Amino acid sequence: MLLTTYVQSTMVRDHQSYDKVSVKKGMTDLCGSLVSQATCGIFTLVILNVIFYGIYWRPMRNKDQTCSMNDVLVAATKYLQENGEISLENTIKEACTVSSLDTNKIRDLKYVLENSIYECNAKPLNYFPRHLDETILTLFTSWPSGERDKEGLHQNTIINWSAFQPRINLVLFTNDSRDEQFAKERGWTVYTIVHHFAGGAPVLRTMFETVMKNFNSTFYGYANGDILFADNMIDTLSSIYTKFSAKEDIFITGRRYNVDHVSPKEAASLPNVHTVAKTRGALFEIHSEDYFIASKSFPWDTVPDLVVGRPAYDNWIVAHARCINATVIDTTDTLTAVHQTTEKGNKESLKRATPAFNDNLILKLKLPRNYESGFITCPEWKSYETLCGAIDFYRREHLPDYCQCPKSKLS
Ligand SMILES: *[C@@H]1O[C@H](CO)[C@@H](O)[C@H](O)[C@H]1NC(C)=O
Ligand SMILES: *[C@@H]1O[C@H](CO)[C@@H](O)[C@H](O)[C@H]1NC(C)=O
Ligand SMILES: *[C@@H]1O[C@H](CO)[C@@H](O)[C@H](O)[C@H]1NC(C)=O
Ligand SMILES: CC(=O)N[C@H]1CO[C@H](CO)[C@@H](O)[C@@H]1O
Repeated sequence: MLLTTYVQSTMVRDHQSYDKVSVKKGMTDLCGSLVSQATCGIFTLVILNVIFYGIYWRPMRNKDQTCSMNDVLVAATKYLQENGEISLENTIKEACTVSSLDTNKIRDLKYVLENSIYECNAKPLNYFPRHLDETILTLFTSWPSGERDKEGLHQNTIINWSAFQPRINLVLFTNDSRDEQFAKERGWTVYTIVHHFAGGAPVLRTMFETVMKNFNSTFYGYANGDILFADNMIDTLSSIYTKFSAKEDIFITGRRYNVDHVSPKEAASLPNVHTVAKTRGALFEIHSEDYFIASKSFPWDTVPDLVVGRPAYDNWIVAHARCINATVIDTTDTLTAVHQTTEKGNKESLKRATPAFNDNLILKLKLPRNYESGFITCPEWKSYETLCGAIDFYRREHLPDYCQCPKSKLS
């Protein structure tokens, strides 16, 4: 979370326009991959059809032929809902007042649609290596001791992350004996916070080093203690493992959904967590990241003593990963992270002791303070869900200017 708030409003505006660029770019990339050719074909054809019927025919409205964009969308939706029972030609004729249709265009649309359905059936979702020998992730967290008002929330987290066992190892860093006992009873490993600054806040790098020494897994990750995950976390990580060589330095991060007062029922199952994010949640600011997952080879020795729970470490670490040429992936769209928002709101890290600790440390060490290049709009890779429901990745070709890495960087 960045200290300066004025950046926020301007960046959000930038982000919106850039996201359109990346979506377009994503479609181009989509066409490149074999799996998605049919998907891409459908998109292109639907869009072409929409443009054709919607715009080309609009001038003829006064004559006997009318078909608005909405009519075409209604017709296409109905056709898909009816699963082909009514012919596409008739569906369109029903929704629009048209006397003749280009049968070649209708044939093309049917063709790509059938191809796409065939593709989805031929490549079922279980291409994910759910049977990986190794545990896919060691996930750890920490929260300040003595925040008794948040005890229920943290217990929610402990219980709900436990549902990922044994695919994921769970670790809590705490000096609080009540939290320790609660977590241990649910299969977690607990370590004391030995390396800390700013009134007890643990150093991120040291926690990574501790879990990497004690566990074998494909990935290692930290997430804030008020974040709940859905089961698409495993799918996303498995897909990343399949797509990117395990030897690459991989760094995964994303935005969270803020959900006010998550009820026990909403937290009760992993699919519920996904549903609550999509129905009641709002995506948080682009300069706030809540989880950081890295491959084994990530060079943590290049990271200073930044602490969690205080502003600036999140953006700095993402910027750093990008600028040392790690493969950085924004998984916001396929790895659902729900923030359980309480009365304290969404900016707690500003209210704790020594909020400027990280920024001061970076200043003191004369490291680049390029926080903007760690915004969630900057990672070169972004995950998305294909029409078949699989998870794939595209490369963002056009990044906002603020994403640029400084010329001289620590090495
Ligand atoms: C936690 O306990 C250890 C001793 O077991 C101590 O060295 C460390 O400073 C404590 N951490 C915090 C955050 O108080
Ligand atoms: C991790 O795996 C390696 C090789 O398989 C093994 O030598 C090492 O002891 C394991 N470490 C832990 C903490 O289990
Ligand atoms: C990262 O890659 C860019 C472009 O290939 C290169 O110019 C830069 O020196 C690399 N940076 C590091 C730290 O390796
Ligand atoms: C899957 C899982 O363990 N869900 C739990 C999430 O937290 C609530 C509230 O503590 C529990 O009731 C669920 O069982």
